Amino acid sequence: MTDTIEAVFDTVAGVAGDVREVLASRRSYEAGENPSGEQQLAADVYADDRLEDQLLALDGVGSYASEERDSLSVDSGSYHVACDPLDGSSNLKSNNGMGTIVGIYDEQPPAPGDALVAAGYVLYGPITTMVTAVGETVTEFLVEDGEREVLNEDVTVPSEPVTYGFGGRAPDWPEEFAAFVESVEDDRLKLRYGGAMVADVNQVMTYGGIFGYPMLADNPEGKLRLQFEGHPMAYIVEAAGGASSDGSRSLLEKTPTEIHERSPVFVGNDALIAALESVLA
Ligand code: AFP
Repeated sequence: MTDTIEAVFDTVAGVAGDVREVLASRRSYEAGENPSGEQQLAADVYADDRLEDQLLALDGVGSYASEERDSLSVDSGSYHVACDPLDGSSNLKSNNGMGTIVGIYDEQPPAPGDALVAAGYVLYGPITTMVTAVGETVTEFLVEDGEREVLNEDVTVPSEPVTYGFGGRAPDWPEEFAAFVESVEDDRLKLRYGGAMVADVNQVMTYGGIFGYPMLADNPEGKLRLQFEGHPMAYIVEAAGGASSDGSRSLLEKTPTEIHERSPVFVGNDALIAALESVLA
């Protein structure tokens, strides 16, 4: 298992090196839409194609699922990879942070959160970094020329929370959730929201706090996809000593019925997640 997990992370780091280089030249939109009805960028398609080709070529990888394609690509192998190839791609136009998210499951998607054996994300910021979680070990790497070099071992969510960031339009938030946000502000947390989940969750991993994309008036499941975004990021934050929730229970306790299913997503310090659940319950 360890060999396959490390091979998947090495492959994602290798592709990340190429993605970083082509971002500047692929800012235009493709004609198509992804299965969630969002317009695709040329860079989304490039990252997705490269990840599919290279991950499925690995011996232990039995399927590849991605936010950018309708159905799974299947091969033989015991591990199954679900990716958001370019998270926050609308930030490409405004030259802000973006990422790649990867979840490694021992069941073929749609798979429950407890089938995750590892997860990771790449952050395309001023430098390219990668955070991986395997069991309870969370490690941060610098990615240069497609190679990973350890920056921090045993990463944990800082115990004193500093930042918060929530997606969606505030007028569309449920009343109880809006009241929770006010209480977070009263606790003197600082707003940090950039529109790319990877970058926003990395604020929480770095400074402590809470990130979420809540249920909305016209969309009770919110925006984020459970299999490609919610599960992997919940696995990483929980492994780093934090917590995750859909508003009432850990995201890792949830099983999607189809791979593109959405869910409200909250991750952060466990006390903040517990406080959130107590007002939403
Ligand atoms: P894009 O990949 O379409 O830019 O969406 C990014 C994302 O899925 C996630 O990374 C963000 O947290 C969230 O959507 C931002 O959504 P809003 O633009 O509604 O704030």
